[in-house]
Amino acid sequence: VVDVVALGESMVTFLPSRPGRLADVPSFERAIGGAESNVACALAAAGHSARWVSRVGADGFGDHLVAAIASYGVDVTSVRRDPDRPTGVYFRTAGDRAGDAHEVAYYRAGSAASAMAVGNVDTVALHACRVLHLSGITAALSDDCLELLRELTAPGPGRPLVSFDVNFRPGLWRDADGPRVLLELARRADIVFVGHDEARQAWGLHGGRAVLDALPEPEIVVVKQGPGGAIACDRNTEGLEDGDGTAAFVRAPKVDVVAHVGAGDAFAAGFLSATLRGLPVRDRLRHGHLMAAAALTVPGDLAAPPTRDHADRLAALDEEAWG
Ligand code: KDG
Repeated sequence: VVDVVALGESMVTFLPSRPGRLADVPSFERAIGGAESNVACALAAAGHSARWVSRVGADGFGDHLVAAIASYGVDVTSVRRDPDRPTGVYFRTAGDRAGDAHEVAYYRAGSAASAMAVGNVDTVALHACRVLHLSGITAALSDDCLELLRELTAPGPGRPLVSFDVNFRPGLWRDADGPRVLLELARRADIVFVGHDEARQAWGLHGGRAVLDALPEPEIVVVKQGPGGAIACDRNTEGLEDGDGTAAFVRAPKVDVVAHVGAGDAFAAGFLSATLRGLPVRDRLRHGHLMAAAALTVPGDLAAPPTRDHADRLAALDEEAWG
């Protein structure tokens, strides 16, 4: 039984050589992306056993993805190759400054991963873990993928702890059903991660309290509040210090942001790492922020994530050092 299994589509990502519109950028550099494998990579770097379950094409981009993710120490033996469908890719642009609007151009319709279904993924591996990490991106890829998520989040004996990052990607949803489906899946999970901006955009919910109220079932709900910090509510833990006594808030350290991409995944990895280690909720939030800070300060999805020792030392710094 491994600590964490992450299921989802990963893609070869092309990062722009300079800021500008997609139409104007002359060249791109190859990197890797994929929300769920990002989480697996950061958890492996933090010393956990992590496995990535997915499908990729039987092509060179598939070879590269599998090798790159394995190089972080992630077990990729459950990744299946599809001779008939390609590996998905996507291109990003960048603005002149970190927070500027950017474009994302996906070439993933009909990809190998979009054909993931109950019958063609390693379901044994998906149950042999302490935490199964899923995200709302998968739900948007195809009807089969959505069915797979429904199956994996169905209550039942032997189900691992299900972690679900809402990851609302409006550009991926073919119809207006996305928000409703994401709420349904989030309510079936044990640990939910959601950004305050996506909760507003998808569900019209304003503020952390409204999100906690809309998700009464999950044991743990984490609401990321951008550069300000994040709140977490662990319904199994008594006596948390902040707010009205049921949710803890931890500020994020101030960093010079290079790109936001991957920060949410890194946050989830840090929080899950500390959860697996049985740390209190405030420390889980701190580890989330530390992993996110590492991802925020590089252009691609994945920094060299901090090792567990390094993260422990940073987490132990007093509040003054934190923003
Ligand atoms: O969280 C980062 C991801 O958004 C990126 O790697 C691409 O997985 C991706 C997606 O589907 O948007």
